[in-house]
Amino acid sequence: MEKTFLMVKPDGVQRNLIGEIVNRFEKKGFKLVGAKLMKVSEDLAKNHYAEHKERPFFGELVDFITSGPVFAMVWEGEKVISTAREMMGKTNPLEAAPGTVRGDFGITVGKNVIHGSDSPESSEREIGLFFNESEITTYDKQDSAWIY
Ligand code: RTP
Ligand code: MG
Repeated sequence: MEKTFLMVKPDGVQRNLIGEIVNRFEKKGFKLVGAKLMKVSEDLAKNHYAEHKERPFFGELVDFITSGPVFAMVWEGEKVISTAREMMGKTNPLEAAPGTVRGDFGITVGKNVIHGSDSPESSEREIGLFFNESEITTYDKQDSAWIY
């Protein structure tokens, strides 16, 4: 089953949005298979955002993501990668539709509350960066006859 890496960024943790965000993905019907509150090291931040290393905002991005705890998660379900991206909304919260996480809770592009993998390749890479295999759980849900 497809998996994705989602992370409540430091602004979301500071603003007490962990529960709200987990709630949205739980209610949608996806399955939480890994989660932890953690500080991101500078090395991990640079590795995670390596695709942006030539961009002018790279330094700010690394400073921000290492500035306080994040809530890292692995979610499972059919088409969870693209569906989670839809539920997050556009990168710039001012362009994100109401009903999306960024549309409902964000204003600035640098502090946009949530991260989500954008492809199967980045999902695999990011889950590997943030989680050991032993931290990812496999289990059945009693409601799997209706959702997952
Ligand atoms: P993310 O990786 O955090 O899920 O966000 P994304 O795919 O929607 O956006 P991406 O292009 O990967 O950019 C990564 C993060 O960099 C910050 N950013 N700042 N100042 C700027 O113009 C700018 N552009 C991007 C955002 O915080 C974005 O989430
Ligand atoms: Mg991205």
